[in-house]
Amino acid sequence: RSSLRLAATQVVAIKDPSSQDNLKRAVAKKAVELVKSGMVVGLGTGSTSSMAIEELGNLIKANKLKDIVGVATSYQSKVLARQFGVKTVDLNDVNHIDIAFDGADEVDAGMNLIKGGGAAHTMEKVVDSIAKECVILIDETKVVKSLGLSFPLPVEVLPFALAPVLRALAALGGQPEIRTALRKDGPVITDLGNMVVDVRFPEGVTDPAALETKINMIPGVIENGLFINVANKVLVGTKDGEETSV
Ligand code: ABF
Repeated sequence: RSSLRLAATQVVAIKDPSSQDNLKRAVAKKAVELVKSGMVVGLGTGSTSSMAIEELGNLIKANKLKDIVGVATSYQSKVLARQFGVKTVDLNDVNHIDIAFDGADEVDAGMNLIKGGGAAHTMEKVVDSIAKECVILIDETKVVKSLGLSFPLPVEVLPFALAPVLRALAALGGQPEIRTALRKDGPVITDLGNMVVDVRFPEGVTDPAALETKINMIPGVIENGLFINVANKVLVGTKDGEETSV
């Protein structure tokens, strides 16, 4: 692991010498301590965000938090919010988001992210970008020296434009692959009715900001999973509780 470190102010290392799931749970519990009564909370997608929604619901049930409304980033997070007793409203019914919790697939030292493993990155990027504070919840396995070396970049694509988008992504040096559903009878379809293409960059993503723009300029691309200058804080569950070095 290289000596590159996430800057101290960005990382809250959480000591929990146990399983990855417990690291996620420890991070989720830490995260909801940041919520104050009356806040509008962005609810991310993925297993770590799901735990944060559950912990938020626990605080509401215990009357430790009042007047909380959530803005979901996927049908999955909306269903989980209802299950755990967190009231949700439509993004168009609020004029701000105080804090958003979300997961990530990769985080680099500049707090740039690759997201989209959960096929929800389009609505996630909207909510996370609007939030006054976007808090990313990960375990230490997600911290990387540079983005894209091990996790392919998800891109949400209009089915109508799939073929030309695949060609354009290849022209950018990517190796695109259509994401198929686990049940193998067809492509993954997002909550918004589009397809997801996972793009490998064998050399990694050298200039994430430039690549994010280039990909989103391709006609037919809805959104890609590079989140640049979106995260404000990263909570990292680490086995030894030390700050994470990548
Ligand atoms: C979601 O959280 C996705 O963008 C990302 O892929 C996923 C990470 O999920 P987990 O917390 O389950 O590792 O927001």
